[in-house]
Amino acid sequence: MTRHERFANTYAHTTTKILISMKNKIILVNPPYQYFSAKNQLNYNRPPLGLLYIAASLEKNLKINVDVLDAYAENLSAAEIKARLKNYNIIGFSVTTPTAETVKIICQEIKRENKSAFVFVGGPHITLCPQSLAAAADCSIIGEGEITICAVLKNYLQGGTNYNISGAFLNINGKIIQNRPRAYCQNLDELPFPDRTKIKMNTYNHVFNYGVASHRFTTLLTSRGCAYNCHFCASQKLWGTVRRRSAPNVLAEIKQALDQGYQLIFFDDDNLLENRKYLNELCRHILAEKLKFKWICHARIADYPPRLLQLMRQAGCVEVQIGVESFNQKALNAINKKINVQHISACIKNFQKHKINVWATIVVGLPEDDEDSFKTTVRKLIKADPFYATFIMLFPFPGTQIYEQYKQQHLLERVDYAGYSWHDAPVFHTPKLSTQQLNKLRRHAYLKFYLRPASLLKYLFAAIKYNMYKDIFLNFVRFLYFTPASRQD
Ligand code: B12
Ligand code: SF4
Repeated sequence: MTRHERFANTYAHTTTKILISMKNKIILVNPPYQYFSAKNQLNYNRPPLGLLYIAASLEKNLKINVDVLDAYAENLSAAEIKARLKNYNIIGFSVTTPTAETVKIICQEIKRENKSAFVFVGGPHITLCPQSLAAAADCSIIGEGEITICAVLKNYLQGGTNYNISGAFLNINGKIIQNRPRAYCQNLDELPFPDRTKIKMNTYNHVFNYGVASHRFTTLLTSRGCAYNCHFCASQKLWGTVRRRSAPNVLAEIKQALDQGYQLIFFDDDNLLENRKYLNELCRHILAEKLKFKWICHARIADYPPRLLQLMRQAGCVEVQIGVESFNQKALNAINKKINVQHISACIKNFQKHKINVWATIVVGLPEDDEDSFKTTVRKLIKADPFYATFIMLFPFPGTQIYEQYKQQHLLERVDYAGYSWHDAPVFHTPKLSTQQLNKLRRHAYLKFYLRPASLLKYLFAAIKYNMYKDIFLNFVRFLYFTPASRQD
């Protein structure tokens, strides 16, 4: 009887010693969008931080070796992934909504070819839709995975008799055992740092390297959760309330990352600027300890005091990414964005005055937008002149309020999101705009924003300054010409 069959049968087997044999090889996989072909269209990538946290927790708590495969960053197809998984029998996948179908098929194939393999899944899609892969995998981890996966794998490796593990759905011979959710980790300082040695440093890059060596880019979280609840975002469902790590704990991780050779860090918190006192403290520590690196973070539109922006710049901040979403107040109100359009331009200028570049994102397909209001947004954005902008098609993800709203209004064209990627055609229309119009508007926005002499000059200077001709040129071409939906109108 295999270990998996033992796990799947309810006979008592108590051993306290964890059975790690040469036969048990564990790997965690960040999957690609599409089953047959890889389809990662951008030439910048951020590391799969969730998997690096999981790997570090397993190694610390169970003293086992874990490998990580970032098939998304490496652009691997399912066949290539399966070849890379050949020697592993305990396999975990991180799942987002667009990758769920691919993971489902791969899980089923692994189980068909190797009945004794133990396959588990976790990630945002599993947290939002816990049933979705419950039958395809042996175990689905809901919510924060660090503690739950250690409990699951410890039980499995010991022979498997405990099915009462909070945060896990277990598939026992086709019967799904749904355990209650696990409480969020309240003291994030207790978690081991994500293990960045598990991935290939040269697979990750940001659009601009800001003068640091290429591929020395990583992400880091100082907190989990967001205080807001925008209707198109699942943050509160994924993370609950905001929890923050202590500044010394964050500093220790920064130092570790710098020792590993990283020079550009993206603080991927939902909003690092929310707690100004904390940010102030973090910046002062960075300066006091003379830590030399450049950094990026997410921010919201607000009236920030110049002293804070000065301090951020001194501490190495070079870019903030801001979800502007729209210059139409009605559209912003309809998604509960809680920002005032009057503040947008001033906020962008304020950052840039302090030599912090703004990367603004605009959403195409908000409920209250029509052609005129969207074009006005593009015009006003150009006037505000952020360094960079992306025009992202709204994506009504299951688990978000906008999904429920568009579903009720029969606006969803398809609910199967398999393989959906950044620049694909919209999966919906709005009361005011058809899918074709949405596509046209996105293309209009890109062309208007990027094909301006001022803009072209700006990127040419950046390309010279940061020695990034190839990357900048490639991104340009991808955005303007090779994005399939942009060409479908
Ligand atoms: C960085 C980032 C990216 C990066 C890289 C992501 C990556 N992992 O490779 C890039 C820019 C490439 C990206 C792309 C996209 N992203 Co993104 N991204 C993020 C962001 C901002 C941070 C991710 C992160 O590091 N989180 C921190 C870690 C600790 O959390 P985590 O990964 O969720 O992992 C924890 C648990 O989920 C769980 N877990 C996760 N994986 C696994 C696996 C196993 C086996 C187990 C046991 C547990 C487990 O345990 C982890 C530790 O507690 C999040 C927002 C957020 N705050 O999380 C959005 C987020 C993940 N992205 C999202 C989206 C929508 C996308 C895109 C679809 C955008 C698009 N329109 O194309 C693509 C999809 C890419 C893909 N491959 O599927 C959504 C996902 C929603 C959903 N329903 O799936 C999020 C949640 C944003 C949001 N608030 O809506 N993204
Ligand atoms: S979009 Fe940003 S501000 Fe809004 S809920 Fe999500 S993370 Fe928070």
